[in-house]
Amino acid sequence: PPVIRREDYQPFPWLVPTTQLDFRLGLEATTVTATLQVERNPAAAASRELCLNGDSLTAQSVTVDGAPAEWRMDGPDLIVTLPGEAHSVTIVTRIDPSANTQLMGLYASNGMLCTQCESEGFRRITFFPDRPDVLSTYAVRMEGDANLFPILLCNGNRTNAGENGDGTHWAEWHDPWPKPSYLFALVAGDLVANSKPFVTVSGREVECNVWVRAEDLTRTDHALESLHRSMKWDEDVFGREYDLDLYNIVAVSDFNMGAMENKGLNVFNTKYVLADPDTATDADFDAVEGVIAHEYFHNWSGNRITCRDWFQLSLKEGFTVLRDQLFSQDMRGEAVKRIEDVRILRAAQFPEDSGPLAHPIRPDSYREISNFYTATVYNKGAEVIRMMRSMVGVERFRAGTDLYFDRHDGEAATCEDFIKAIEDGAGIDLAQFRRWYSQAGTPRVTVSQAVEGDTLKLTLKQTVPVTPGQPDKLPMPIPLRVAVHSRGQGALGEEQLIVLTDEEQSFSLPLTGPDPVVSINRGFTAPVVIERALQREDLVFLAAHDDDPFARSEALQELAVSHLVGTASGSLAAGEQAAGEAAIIGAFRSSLADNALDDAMRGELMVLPSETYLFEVMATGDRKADPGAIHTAREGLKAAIGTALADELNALHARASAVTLDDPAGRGARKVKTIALGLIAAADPARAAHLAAAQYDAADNMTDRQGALMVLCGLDGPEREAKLADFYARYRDNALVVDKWFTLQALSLHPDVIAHVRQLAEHPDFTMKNPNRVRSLHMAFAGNPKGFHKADGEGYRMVADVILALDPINPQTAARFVPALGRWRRIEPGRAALMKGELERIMAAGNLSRDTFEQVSRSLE
Ligand code: HT7
Ligand code: ZN
Repeated sequence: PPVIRREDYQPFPWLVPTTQLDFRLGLEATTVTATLQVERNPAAAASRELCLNGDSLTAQSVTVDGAPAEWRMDGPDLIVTLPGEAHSVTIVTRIDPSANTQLMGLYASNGMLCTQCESEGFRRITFFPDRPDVLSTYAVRMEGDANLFPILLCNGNRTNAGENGDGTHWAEWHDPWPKPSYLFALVAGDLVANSKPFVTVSGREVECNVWVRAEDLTRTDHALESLHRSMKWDEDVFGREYDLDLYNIVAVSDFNMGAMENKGLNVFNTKYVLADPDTATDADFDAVEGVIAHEYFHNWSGNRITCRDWFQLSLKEGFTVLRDQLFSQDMRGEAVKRIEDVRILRAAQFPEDSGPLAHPIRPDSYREISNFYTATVYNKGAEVIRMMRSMVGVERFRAGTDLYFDRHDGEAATCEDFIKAIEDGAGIDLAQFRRWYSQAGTPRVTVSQAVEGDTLKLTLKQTVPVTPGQPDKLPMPIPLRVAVHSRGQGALGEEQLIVLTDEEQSFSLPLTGPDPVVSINRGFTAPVVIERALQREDLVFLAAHDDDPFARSEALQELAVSHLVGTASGSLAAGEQAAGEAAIIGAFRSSLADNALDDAMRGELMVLPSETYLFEVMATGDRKADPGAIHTAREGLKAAIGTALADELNALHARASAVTLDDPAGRGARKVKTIALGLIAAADPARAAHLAAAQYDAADNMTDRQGALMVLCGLDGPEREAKLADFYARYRDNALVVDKWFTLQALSLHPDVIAHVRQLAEHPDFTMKNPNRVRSLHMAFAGNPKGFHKADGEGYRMVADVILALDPINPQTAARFVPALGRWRRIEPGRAALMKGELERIMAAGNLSRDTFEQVSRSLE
């Protein structure tokens, strides 16, 4: 497959001011008639040819201005010869949605028809300039069987509808806002809506609907309320008002990602719409709110201002992730949300940035754009914009985003346009900062300190690691919020923002008293790795006393990371092992006893670093990560904490079990309850099994029930089998909860997890055709460090088999499994050879999709 390069961008030679689409809908045969009004683009090099992208399409007819056209195929694309300045081009195609297992373009899901066009799905519906910089106004007519498809939805507003008298009916839709083809959407099915109008800041009433199957209607209130909260927040915080009279959300059960921001007609994975306390956990509720917000915020950051080309993806995704993170911080509390977001960044993006698939947030080239919907483009992209916000402050940042929205409204813009608008609007020079857009790799900042009179000299040194295709790196501006505390006096220093711009730079900071302890990268102002040799008692001090809650949790993480990596690599000096363990236990004890903490924050302080993140830290320099040793060390620490703090943890579990409130306190209690249970299980499995079974039986909500079952899944014994059977029997008709049942078993700490996953893959409810189900079993297993990294390579073999079996069905989802194997270079040699061997086996199988081929070949380079 050819490589597409950012530097090769050329504007499209034709403009398409209007597009008329006519759909004759059928599950097995849909006929599409597309009429494009085209005119020469004065800003592009002239061409007599109009190249329309296609993917697996055959044109039934092509006419220009009503007469047969001169046309030919160029691979999958259709080339029409156009003699004049402006023409009307009409093309008829026929497609089979029921055969579309890739779930891109028009496909059938659970008896309904729906679309997914980002990034290049529209070309599977009709021939079209399927690129984000060709904006067109769409008018759509849909017609189909009134019984099968009583509801017909499209972008914009419904302008007309009627019955044909032969059992079919039709609807016409018009979207007044010009849009790229990737934002087109259509849905036809038997759906019902939960509706509630929203009145915008200027007093316009917007009809908001959440469309689902009738049996799911009772689980839609949270989604609808989340939409209203998002609409209000975007008015208040970013000054953005909604611009249509209708906002439709449709839930579908077969979907490759989380959701899609199509103009006025969002299509959602059911997972991010449906929620009630019996079937969804507190975390599921948060995820629904976050994804609803994310798609809504795209209406401005993505739809009103879209991307010039797919290299600019972070323009809309990074910015929109930042907007949804800030929204969730405002809804749920800043500190806990920030800790969660950083945990995700470290678990998903840091490994990407240090592996064979590392790329800048604005990539330079790709073969298959679907492979670039990554944690780097999304989450690191959000961090990069967050740094701009930290440097200029909230008000000036708002001035910058106001200018961006004003200046580029209605355009297909670039990341450079965004940076320039922030520069002009916020009044900051971002010349050097632009390197964050072009350089991949997570910078490492080494910290050293020296007392000089009444100041502390802080010396920082940055290195940006070598990444594929980028051997030489330049220093980047790294904003860091810092404070110098005094351990001796127990005094807390003032916070200030410093910006490291050079490779090495010193800063003079005021001292607060003796034994200075630097609290650095507070709030995680920069997505970097901080390297410093802090004394254990300094970390314990920060963990107990830092006034920045993020820094407090960070100190505990640092304590645990250095202890666990030291234990796993066998590098701890005699006595260090016990001292490190004691310090961590002491810090946990303080958190458990600290009445000033709420349970939500206490829970965060009780989460140990993930094994994936520990691999990252262990694989530094020439040292490789040893998954077996990391797992043993981490489980050992859990057991030590569980043993030393048995009384406190049992008391916490009992206290939290008595809380039945449906408010933030209740949520916090549910969170710490299961965390406590997990630690008790590591120390005393029999007691934990008993407590977990009781928690399961007493549960009146999914958070408690799932938490109890998660702990039981890792243990042997009759409770495990009984509760798993009960859970399945109770929820067998609810696909999203059956997904949980698969996931709990695939993620479990049980020694036979591989055998369990093999059996579950044969379960009558398992299918490779539904991405949620594939993720619930196989993706969960690929994220289970114990099972996946089994020393004999059986876990790797199983994941490689999944990739090979899934690739012909759904290449996008298949390719998403590759990075797990692609990390082989950072793993100890025995396992690395096995992982690499599986990648080679996939490659040798041949006939791979573009998606999987690109990921596997880059992982082997
Ligand atoms: N912008 C949306 C991306 C998306 C997508 C991309 C590739 C294939 C399928 C997809 N479904 C949705 C989602 C978002 O970031 O909001
Ligand atoms: Zn998005």
